[in-house]
Amino acid sequence: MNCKNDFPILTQLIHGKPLVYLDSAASSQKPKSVIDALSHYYQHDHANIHRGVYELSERATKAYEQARSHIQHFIHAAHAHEIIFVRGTTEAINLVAQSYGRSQFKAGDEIILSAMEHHSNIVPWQLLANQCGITLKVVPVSDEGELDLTAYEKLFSPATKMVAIIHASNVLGTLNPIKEMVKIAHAHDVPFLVDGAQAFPHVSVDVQDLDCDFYTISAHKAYGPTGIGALYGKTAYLEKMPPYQGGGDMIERVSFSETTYAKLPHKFEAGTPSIADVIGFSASISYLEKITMQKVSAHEQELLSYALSQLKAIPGLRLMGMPKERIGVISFVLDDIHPHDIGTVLDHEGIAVRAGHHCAMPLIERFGIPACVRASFGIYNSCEDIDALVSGLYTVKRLFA
Ligand code: 7TS
Repeated sequence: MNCKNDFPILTQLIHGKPLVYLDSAASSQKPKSVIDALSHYYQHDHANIHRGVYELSERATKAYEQARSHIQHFIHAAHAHEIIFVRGTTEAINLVAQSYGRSQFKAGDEIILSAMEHHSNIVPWQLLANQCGITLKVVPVSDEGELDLTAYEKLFSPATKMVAIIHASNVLGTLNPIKEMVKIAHAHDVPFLVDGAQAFPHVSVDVQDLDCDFYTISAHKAYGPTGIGALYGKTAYLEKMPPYQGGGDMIERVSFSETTYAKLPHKFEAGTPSIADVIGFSASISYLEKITMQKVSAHEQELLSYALSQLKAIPGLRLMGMPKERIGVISFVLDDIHPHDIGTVLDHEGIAVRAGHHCAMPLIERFGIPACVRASFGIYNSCEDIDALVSGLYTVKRLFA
């Protein structure tokens, strides 16, 4: 696949070297079609939505609601109203914790998370735990970087009220067996939330096939704009959840004695939304559809196996985990060189990687290290980018020998 030219930002030099962008797990770059969609909207179609009777407002409203249906079809949701626009995965999980959790959970209830969660799928539940006295149970991770499903099953008790698990790890790349895990949760009558921030850009997602009750998406990791994402929720759950925020657009009738709320999905979209970014989000999905998710996954699997074979051959390089099913995310340590030093040297070679704890401190601790380096791939990467990374790592070794 050769789509690098679709991404204007990637043609520049960094410190005099061609940019090699290997930090797509933090945020992906944007194709010209997405940048153009944002610009076109502001130049031709902008007005506030759901309120004007005039042409521009009707146009903006139509584009906004069409984007909702587009995302619905892309993830195979049953209804457009099951797609709630939010700022991203972080806001989606906070919404579920504060709306569903706060209204449904009581002291002594338990929820199940895993040891490979991003902080976004830990802290909202901890805030809730402090508010209503629930307890968090944690599925352990093996040395290979996989979830222990036997331990998972044993964590269920009559007090279990929710499972919230990452679809693909942002550190290990592990693609978790979500469908199987959902089945187990449902056998205990427990709803299941999937943190889809990392899986969504890499694999085809079918929420009805997974049968999950909530699924969260961040558009900026999938070639779309920042500050926009989606929460998918099954109608039955969304219906019984109270609003998360109050304000304009989410009401039916307001008086000082009583306010009634708008129907789904508007009940959860208070205030003027990120209209342009929703339209850009839809443009990023059109871009992925044109390539097809099948080709996206196949390209990344090719890069992954090439990268693993090249990285394993570097003396002193230790990979974090070796999961069987994974996306194009690889974390490692090299000799005893500090990951930040590795990242800085690579930057001077024009290579962008992330170094640190990757907002997954409990997982990094589980592997007994303070930090690591992460290379993550997008559709614009090629085997030459991996070669540049490997050559950069040999430069690091020479400098720190
Ligand atoms: N969940 C996972 C699995 C993530 O990887 C991230 C972001 C989030 C949630 C939060 O997404 P947001 O769009 O709401 O910020 N992960 C990373 C990362 O790995 N490096 O930078 C951000």
